[in-house]
Amino acid sequence: SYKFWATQPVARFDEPENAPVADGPVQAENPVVPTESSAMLEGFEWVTMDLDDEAQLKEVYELLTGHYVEDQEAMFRFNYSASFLDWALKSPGWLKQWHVGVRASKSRKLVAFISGIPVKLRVREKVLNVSEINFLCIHKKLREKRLAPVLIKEITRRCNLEGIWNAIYTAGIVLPKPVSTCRYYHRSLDWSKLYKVGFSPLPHNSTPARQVARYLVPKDTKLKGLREMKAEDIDQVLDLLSRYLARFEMAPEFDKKEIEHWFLSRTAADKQEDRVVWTYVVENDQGKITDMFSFYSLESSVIGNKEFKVVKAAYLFYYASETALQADKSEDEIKKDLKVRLNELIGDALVLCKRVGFDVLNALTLLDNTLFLEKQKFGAGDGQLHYYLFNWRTAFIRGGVDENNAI
Ligand code: YNC
Ligand code: MG
Repeated sequence: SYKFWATQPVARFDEPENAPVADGPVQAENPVVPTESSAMLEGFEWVTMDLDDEAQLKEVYELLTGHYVEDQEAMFRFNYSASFLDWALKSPGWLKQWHVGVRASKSRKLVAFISGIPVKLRVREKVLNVSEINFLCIHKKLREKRLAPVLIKEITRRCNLEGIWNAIYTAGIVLPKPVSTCRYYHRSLDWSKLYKVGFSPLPHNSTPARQVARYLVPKDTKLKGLREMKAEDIDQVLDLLSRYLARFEMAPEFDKKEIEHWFLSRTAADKQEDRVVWTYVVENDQGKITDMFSFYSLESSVIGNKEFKVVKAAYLFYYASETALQADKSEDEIKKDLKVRLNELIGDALVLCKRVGFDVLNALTLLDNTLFLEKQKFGAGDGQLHYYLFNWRTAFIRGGVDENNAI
């Protein structure tokens, strides 16, 4: 039915799947942008959150901790840390007015949130200035009151006021209409814990001891020249990652400031438990960076478990390798070499994740991930992640286990 989404400038399910699609906006003319927010539910009001204020950052953190995304069986709920939110919502060019809250007028309690950050996104040949919409969350007591469309229209209005008419967002649920779809994969690092919290099953033909042995990782990394990224590497990482991402049909176009923001950890040495992102590079004897990979920390709360409060998950973030970028080689040769190289890189990433204390490394079926997922013992999860574009039509970006796709 999609009563709300049918009114929005998004692709529809009844559009022919295989007809050639000209890339461009769904809504040709930009309407007049209202200068005022629309009416809020009686007893509630719009607020702009100031995330430079630690107390307000903590309020967003607490709303999400109690009410954000859960799995289908309600066993786990994302527990984005305050330091993660500070990182994810204050990227270069961030605007305070794109951090939208709803408060109860009397108690001042924060009951809903939606956010955007500015992103330069390439979709095939076109480069768009979009907002990346994330952290849409409504308090459980205010669900199913059609408040989500009101929040979405308000963030749209605030984007339009800045001259932004397109957005990218992801969701686990199906909406009109995915531009691409990925599956989640999980690589156990502490199988026993994952089993005890109900995340990992015991295959009927296996034993706990065999499962533990299967997921052991070496104590040390193998790659020569592997080290943590530092500030001096920004230019080289920007160059390498930009060339690598140019191979895909949809990807962000980063600048120097964004490379610094997304990849260099700002966490002080004595606050490592709040650390969000880790980035490693491989430097050769000539001082050239040939490869890089990164992962970030995002815990999930275990709902109603006495022994364990959280699962400590690392998520594979961006990576790049010169192996993918050899102009003198055919696509097939590149694939073959890249498969070897990515297995070396991700093999070492597992060692580093284990060392930090993560219970699991998660990855999606995007970039060149399908070249290493199986070999590195990632297992397919039951979650999918759908990618959406607001007010932009383009043919579906295919992905999956033997094709490349987006982001
Ligand atoms: C969702 N996740 O279909 P129809 S992802 C978009 N994204 O509309 P109500 C969603 N739309 O079907 P509730 C959505 N979930 O009638 C539901 N909807 O057309 C649609 N969960 O609204 C739904 N966070 O208020 C329906 O539903 C309408 O009270 C129903 O609220 C929904 O951040 C929600 O999963 C998700 O907090 C807020 O369940 C609530 O159930 C909740 O009656 C837990 O809403 C947390 C959760 C979502 C995570 C995310 C990306 C959001 C993208 C939003 C779309 C952005 C468009 C671009 C705008 C900028 C444009 C520019 C320029
Ligand atoms: Mg509602």
